[in-house]
Amino acid sequence: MFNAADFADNGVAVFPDAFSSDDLAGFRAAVDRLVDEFDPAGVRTVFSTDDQSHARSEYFLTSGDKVRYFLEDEALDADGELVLNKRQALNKIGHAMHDVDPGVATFCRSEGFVRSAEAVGMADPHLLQSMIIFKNPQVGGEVSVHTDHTFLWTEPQSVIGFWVAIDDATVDNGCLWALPGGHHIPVKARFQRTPEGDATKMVVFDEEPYPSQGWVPLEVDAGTLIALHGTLPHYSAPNHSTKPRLAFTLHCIEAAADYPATNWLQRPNLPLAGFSSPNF
Ligand SMILES: O=C(O)CCC(=O)C(=O)O
Repeated sequence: MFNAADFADNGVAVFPDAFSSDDLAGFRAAVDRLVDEFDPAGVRTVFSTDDQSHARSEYFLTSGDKVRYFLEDEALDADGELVLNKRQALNKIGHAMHDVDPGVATFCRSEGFVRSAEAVGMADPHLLQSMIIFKNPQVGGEVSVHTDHTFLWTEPQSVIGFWVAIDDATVDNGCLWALPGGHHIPVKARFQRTPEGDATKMVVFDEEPYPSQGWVPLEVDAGTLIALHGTLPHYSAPNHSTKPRLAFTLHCIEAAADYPATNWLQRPNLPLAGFSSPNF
């Protein structure tokens, strides 16, 4: 669909069969264990519908070097009780499983990531952020249009998103959509910490929306890796279908790039590592 050779032009490259069935089985086992370990009681107050914006913000801002669980909006009722089973309730798990969970860390060092990072021209990738994105049947919400550089800013720009379909991803169950070539459009916003460091703000440079034409659905089979340039606009629609759409993303930055202290994601006690130096 989009070749690595054309990554500079399109800002997206698709690598079918990037992972073996053993790689995927190992990853699924790690996800099952992480879901088993999840105690919803621990996050009920954070995600309850009462005004918990401070607790929610703190939970998010301190997740950069941890394993943290994030719920779908409709997972809790007005009394803060879980109304879905705990796996269905999960929107995502983030943001440092690639360093602190042995199963996910092993998956992140597999050939599929190493080869595709080389193929898109990364010189010395450091693993910054990982997310298990559930997009569960019927409840999985949308991920609105964004670029990864907006959230994982470096000077110069260097982040690349490596997105892996763990289930087949189709328009029906909420596959990724991208705007090929859209990475040439200057980035429109930067998400960062406020000067106090305990809250975030979106600094908008350009209010003009991205073009509405030219978007393509990236329908791919399980085991496919999609590499996304850091300034490539992309999104995914809600999963209204009855089919699961589990995915995993690993975001890497160049070791030589400057990583600002004002970025939302900070890892005060966990130095960044490359593919060859597991951090656990
Ligand atoms: O998996 C998705 O639905 C969206 C993921 C995404 O946009 C990202 O990881 O940057």
